[in-house]
Amino acid sequence: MYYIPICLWIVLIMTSLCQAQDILRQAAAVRPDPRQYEWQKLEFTCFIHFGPNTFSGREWGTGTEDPKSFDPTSIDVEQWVKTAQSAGAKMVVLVAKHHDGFCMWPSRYSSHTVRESAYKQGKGDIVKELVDACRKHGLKVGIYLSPADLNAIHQGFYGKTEKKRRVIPTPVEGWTPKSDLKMEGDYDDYNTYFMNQLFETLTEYGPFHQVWFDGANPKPGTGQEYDYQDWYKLIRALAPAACIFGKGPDVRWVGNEHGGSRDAEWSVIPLPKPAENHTWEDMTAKDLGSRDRLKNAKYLRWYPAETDVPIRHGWFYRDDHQKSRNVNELLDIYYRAVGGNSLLLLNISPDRRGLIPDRDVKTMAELGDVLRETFAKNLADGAKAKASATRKGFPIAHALDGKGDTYWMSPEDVEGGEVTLALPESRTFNIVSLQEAILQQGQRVEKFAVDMWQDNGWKEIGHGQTIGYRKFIVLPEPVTTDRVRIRFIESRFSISLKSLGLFYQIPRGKSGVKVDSASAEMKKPWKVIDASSFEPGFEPEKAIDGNADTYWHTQYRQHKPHPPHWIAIDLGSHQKLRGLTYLPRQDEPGPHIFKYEVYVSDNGTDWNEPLIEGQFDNIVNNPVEQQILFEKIVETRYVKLMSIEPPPGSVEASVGEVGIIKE
Ligand code: FUL
Repeated sequence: MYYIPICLWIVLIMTSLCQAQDILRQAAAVRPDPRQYEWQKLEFTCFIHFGPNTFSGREWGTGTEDPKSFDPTSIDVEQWVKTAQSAGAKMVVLVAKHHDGFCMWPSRYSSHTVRESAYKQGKGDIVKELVDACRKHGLKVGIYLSPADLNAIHQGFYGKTEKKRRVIPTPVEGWTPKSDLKMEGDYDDYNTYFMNQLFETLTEYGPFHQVWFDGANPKPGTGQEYDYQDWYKLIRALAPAACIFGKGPDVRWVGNEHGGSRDAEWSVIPLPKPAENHTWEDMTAKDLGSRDRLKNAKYLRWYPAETDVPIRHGWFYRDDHQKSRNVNELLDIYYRAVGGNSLLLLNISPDRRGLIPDRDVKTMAELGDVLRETFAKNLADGAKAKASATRKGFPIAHALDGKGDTYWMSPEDVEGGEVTLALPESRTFNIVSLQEAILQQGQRVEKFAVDMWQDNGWKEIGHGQTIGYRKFIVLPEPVTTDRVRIRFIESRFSISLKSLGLFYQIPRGKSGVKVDSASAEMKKPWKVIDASSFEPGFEPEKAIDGNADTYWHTQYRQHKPHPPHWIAIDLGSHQKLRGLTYLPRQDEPGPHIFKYEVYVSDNGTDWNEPLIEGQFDNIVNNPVEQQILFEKIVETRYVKLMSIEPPPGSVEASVGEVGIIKE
């Protein structure tokens, strides 16, 4: 047996510790570039999903829709912009081409556009109208172009096609581009098409401040590759201020579509390759940037999170029965996203008139009112601040001066520290806001706690992990005190603090409607009469207990590998039904129902043919309550929901709640 002498062990351990320290030091030095910082400062932006799906009621189109179906009757694009602005959004990102390939501008490179639609007899141009309205109202604009394109598949130029030497833009008779830029390369048909459209939109309608590349693809497996590096070059040349989202180098997807940021949301991320050659994938892991993740890092990148979430239960307007999030839910999302070191991109959906539905207009305005009222006054103003130790030139007063470019710093190489505020009098607050000086000093805080002075002692009222651009600690109840302390417990070397705020949001009752007691009441007489299988602890009754936190799960795969899975329910009496609802389990991503069938019966034995079948298009990314609307009102007592096919990668099924939509 070969023994390593103890001194060699010590050398090895010391070397790896030094390496870990070195990486940490490098991580603390990574900072946003000015483009990323300008984007982050927007804090709150709005998304707009509008298109053929609005008229078909689908979340993902097919690409074969008749363009004439796009026919808004009383569109008012300014109303969208005003709605976004009323909530406090600083930029609007328009879906100019969703997965169905329909172009919201009369693209010179496509025949599947607004020009072929019924809108303004083909004379409309939603991208132009929106861009003009945003500029008029002082909002920045971003553009979403889906890389996945079902219409291009349908037309036969998406998939593996031959690469040829080409120059972008492809000349179009009668059109003089506004830019002289020419990009030459070996491109296949779809990349040529896509880059032509990038060129066209960026030059005709820019400047844009974001270009959004969705990772979702309703039809994977075609072999189509995207020449991302060339797309980025084109964007950098034509839209230098634009941050590239998602499948791109500037901003990452937070990893879910329900508004949740991580407890530790790091903007400094390890990469296996230099950023210039990296293929950007969606990053959904829980831990992206902890010390543990960094220890073997080869390259580091500032790669901050953006949280996209729709106000409705779905990205597109479907109908008036579609649920919308209320102000409390949106506030909760706002605090978690903006106050979780990410940017919030909240989607609003124009309806078939071409207007944001009244209900959502009202919610957005109310959201804006609450936020304006809450953040109008920093209750830390006038406080005397003290820090445990300070670096020369960076006094603690800088954290309270309300200026964007000054900040406090602890002495060089001193980890952690404390900041204490003595308020002029006892004040009541329920939100603590902290910001690091990321532009100058990067992201360093790893663990902190907030205390208040009460009954002659310090009492912890909140704690957190990362801060970064901004952290909100939202207290469950307002507190009243005249002294507050922030303890920085762990950090990557010394810390910076750009701002410290105390705010009071007038309490509005419990946020988020998770347990719907009204529906639990309604479901009391219901019984499950049959279910394909279940895993002990996840009985089918949990799908009708009115509690969104419990769920039915079919037997784990080793016992019962294949769908279909079903649950049959006795509603206790005959009911006139317009449809069913399906709430996916809320704690984990699946296994959800993707393709479904619904059956009804008068005796619970004879089910006949399915009443309706369909699929929950975007269920994996956005597992909110789904609605299945029947073609006509059906009077029945027994209903059966069947999972015919799960989303790729799963074989089981789970159901948070099944509900009914009455006549
Ligand atoms: C997704 C898409 O599939 C949705 O339809 C939506 O556009 C959302 C923003 O990204 O994953």
